[in-house]
This record gives sequence, C-alpha cells and structure tokens, in this order.
Amino acid sequence: MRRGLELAALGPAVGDHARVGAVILSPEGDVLAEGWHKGAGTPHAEVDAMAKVDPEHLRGATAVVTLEPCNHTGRTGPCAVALLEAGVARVVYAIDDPGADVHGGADRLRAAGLEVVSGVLASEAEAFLERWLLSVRLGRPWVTVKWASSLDGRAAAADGTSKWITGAAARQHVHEQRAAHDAILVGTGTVLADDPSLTARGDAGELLADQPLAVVLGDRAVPADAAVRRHPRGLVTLPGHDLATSLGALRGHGVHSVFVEGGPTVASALIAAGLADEYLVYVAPVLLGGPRVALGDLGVGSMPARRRLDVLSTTALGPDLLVRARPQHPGPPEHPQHLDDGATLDHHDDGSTNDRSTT
Ligand code: AOF
Ligand code: ZN
Repeated sequence: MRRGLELAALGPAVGDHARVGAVILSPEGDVLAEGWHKGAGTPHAEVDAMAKVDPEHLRGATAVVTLEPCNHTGRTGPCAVALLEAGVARVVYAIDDPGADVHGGADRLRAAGLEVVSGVLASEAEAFLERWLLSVRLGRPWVTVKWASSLDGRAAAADGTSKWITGAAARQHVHEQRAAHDAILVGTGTVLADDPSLTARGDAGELLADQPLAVVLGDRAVPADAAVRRHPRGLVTLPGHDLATSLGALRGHGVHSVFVEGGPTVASALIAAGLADEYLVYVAPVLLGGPRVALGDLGVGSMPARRRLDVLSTTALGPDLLVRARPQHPGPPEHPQHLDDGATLDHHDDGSTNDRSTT
C-alpha cells in the first residue's frame, strides 16, 4: 500500500480526478505489476496495472489499491467488474470512495466471493487525497486562502499600492501554489484595482505547465480589456451572493481546489462563512500602518468568537516568512458571538468553560 501511494503521487496533482495507485501481487506475494491513474478519462489505477499482466497470471492474484475500486461507468468502466472478470482473488484497499454514484465496489466484490480488506494505511491515503475527498464529500472545492501582508497585517499602503510587499522568493512560491490548485479566485474589486493576469509563472515570467482556471467572484462586470480575459485556461465569472453555491458551481468545471488571492473582502467573506480550509500567509518585514488591513470583518465581535488556527509550518522565504495554518474547527462558527453578547467565557469541545481572555 505504501508503494501504491507512491505510485498514486505519479499522477497529475491537479485536475478532475483522484490520484490512485495500484500494485498486483501473485498468490506468493511477488509484485506482478504496478499502475496509477494518469488523469481524467485515462484508465483507473487497477486497470492500468492489470493491463501489464498476462491475463492467466491475474487468476488468484491480489490487487492492492489506494482507493476502493469504483462501481460505476463514468469516463471508464467499473473497476470492480474488471477485477472480478480477471479472476482476482483478493482486493486490499485504503479508503472508501466517497462518491455517491461511484462507491459500492467493495460490496460488489465481497458479494462475488472475493476476499476484501479495507483500511490499510487509511490515514496516509486520507491525507494524500484530502483536497479531492473534501471536494467530493462537501460538494465544493478545497479552499486555500492566501494573502501577503506587512508585519503589522496590512495588505497595501494608504494609496492602495501593494507592489511589492514580499520579495521575489515569496512571490515565486505563490506562483507554484497557483499551479498546484485547479483554480485561482479573486473578487471583482481586485480585478478592477490590480488588473491581475491570474496565471502561474516561473522566475522569468514564463507560463508554468499547470495553469489554474481563472475565477472572478462578484457582481461587477469584468472589463472587456481586463488581463484576466486573456487567461490561457479561460475565465469563469461567479455572480451572486451565496458563496457556498458559487464555489459548488466550480465543481461543474472540474475544480477540486481553489487558491483565493483576494482581496480582503472576498477572503473575509469566505472565512466568515467557514469556507476556508487552509491559510497561506506571507508576512514581510515591513510596516505599513494605516487602514488597508489584510482581512475585514469576520464577525468576531469579541474574543470568545475568535477564529483559532493550528500552524502547520513556518518557512523563511528570503526576508519573508510563510505561515501555513488551518482552522482548528472547520466550518462556520456554531455560536457566533458579538460584542453585545456580553460573553466572556470560552466554550470547549468537552463542554467545560474557562476564561482564557488573556491567552
Ligand atoms: C478507481 N480507481 O484509479 C480511480 C478511481 O470518470 P471516471 O470513470 O474516471 O471515474 C472517476 C471516479 O472514479 C472518481 O471520481 C473516483 O470516485 C473514482 N476514481 N476509482 O477505482 C482509480 N482514479
Ligand atoms: Zn475505477
């Protein structure tokens, strides 16, 4: 299974597909073949692996797969049937397929008399596929919110200029993150103020191989001559005010992960709605002061309602610092509290309360 996860990682990191790996073993435990899924419309991992084995050697073999074999006819046929017809005796997989139309492969195989084992390296497989799994389970893409700010949390100087707060290393890191998501999203305010191209570029300004889809959120029109209209992957505009619905609409474009690059209005609205899954904050050793803060109102009226994050890593990028963090409690706040609530106590998951207002 560990090898299966390595194979899965050979598949494209972005795109409308799950990255899956498979290893076929003989009854004696020898590796007969390896396979992995290479992107939407190509053979699934177990079928890719089986195609490399002489059919007579598949009889009685074991298939080790990082995701439950599918049970549906999508862009390819059901893997459960392919395994059955090949005469495979045993299937070992890591995690269940969360897809409503796709799952059920394990039950089908068991019903046909195969030995089926699930849950092997499940937490590793879950972590490896976390963006795709969240997207299928919640019906909206994984959302990474990024901003760059001064040490005092400002995203621009008083006149609105923000080029550049962070240095070249941080900005290059941002471009790599753009390429590692299916889409890049900004609000119409950012399009009108900055005219961004929303492409992923290398050191010399060249386009990287993976380009995120450009997405603009908001009701104001994107000007006809806006740079984003010349985006190599094309532009999707999302009007309307229901953020979850707007994000959900991106699934129809094959988007499982979104990189949100501003501005403060869009980022704050997504965070306030509990729709931010990860934060990438690039902090520069400069002070800007003034009114142009990186985030606006999050509905945090008083300390008990503060959004707690876990820091996953801090990385020096030249003179700047990248903080990668995630919400401690994903989703919208259960009990939003405002200043006029008069509440001063923290509520913990275990039901206990204590005053932590000074921490
Ligand atoms: C597997 N093995 O290697 C992968 C699976 O449109 P399709 O036919 O490519 O089906 C896509 C769905 O199949 C995808 O959403 C996920 O649920 C599953 N992916 N299943 O048995 C694989 N990549
Ligand atoms: Zn399949």
